[in-house]
Amino acid sequence: MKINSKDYHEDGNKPLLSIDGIPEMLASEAKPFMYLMMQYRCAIMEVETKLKVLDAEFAQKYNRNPFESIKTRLKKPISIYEKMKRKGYPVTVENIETHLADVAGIRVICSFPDDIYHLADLLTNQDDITLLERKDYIRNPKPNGYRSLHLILQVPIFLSDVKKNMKVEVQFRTIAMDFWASLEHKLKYKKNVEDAEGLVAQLKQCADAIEDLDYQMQGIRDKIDEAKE
Ligand code: 0O2
Repeated sequence: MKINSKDYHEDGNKPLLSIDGIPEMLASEAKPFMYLMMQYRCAIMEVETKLKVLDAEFAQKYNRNPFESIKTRLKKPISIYEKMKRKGYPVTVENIETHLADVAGIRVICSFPDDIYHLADLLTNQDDITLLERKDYIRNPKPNGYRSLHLILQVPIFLSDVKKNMKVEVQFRTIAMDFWASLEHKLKYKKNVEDAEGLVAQLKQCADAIEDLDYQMQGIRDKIDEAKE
């Protein structure tokens, strides 16, 4: 079984600000904050393991892999701080847990759109997982062309003295959608790009072409699979 599991950070260029640098999270909150981050890391491990189990089963049963790779990330303190401020909440450990759903993030990259929905169903049907929110940007893309399926899941982690439910954001994309999102993200965070508006329009065209390509490739795969039977 070959699983390419690595970290992703959309906020990769931001400095890894220590929590000492965040006024509202000074000394008294530092320890609980680190403890909360540890819990999110555990939640990521739980969901990642579930996905790897499904991958192992698929490989054995159907001789194929339901996804190409998994990337995980824990949101950086500076991004947590900025998002809390943006949402207008005081930056406390309790508020972070209550109001942010994407501190723990997993990105699952699939080959075909139907693998995305199949995998999302298999995951959300597991009896220890609760689906809190589902945003389908594949069937309803964002105006800029962004496509992905986002799930906010609640998953239990088992600590030494307590079972705790944690929120994890899982983003499902095809390889082509991921390729697009990486490039679009670069444009979003680069200042002084020449003809940025033109590039936004070109990216939208690329998103439309990618949608077409994803479904064409899926159709070809279906025909190949039918022929085998
Ligand atoms: P990072 O660094 O990935 O954490 P909500 O969280 O519900 O309050 P939000 O953040 O708008 O509102 O949620 P949404 O729309 O589900 O998007 C969350 C994440 O999806 C983003 O995380 C990106 O990773 C990705 N995303 C959404 N829209 C776009 C887009 O137009 N282009 C690209 N490249 N990615 C997108 P963050 O919070 O931006 O950052």
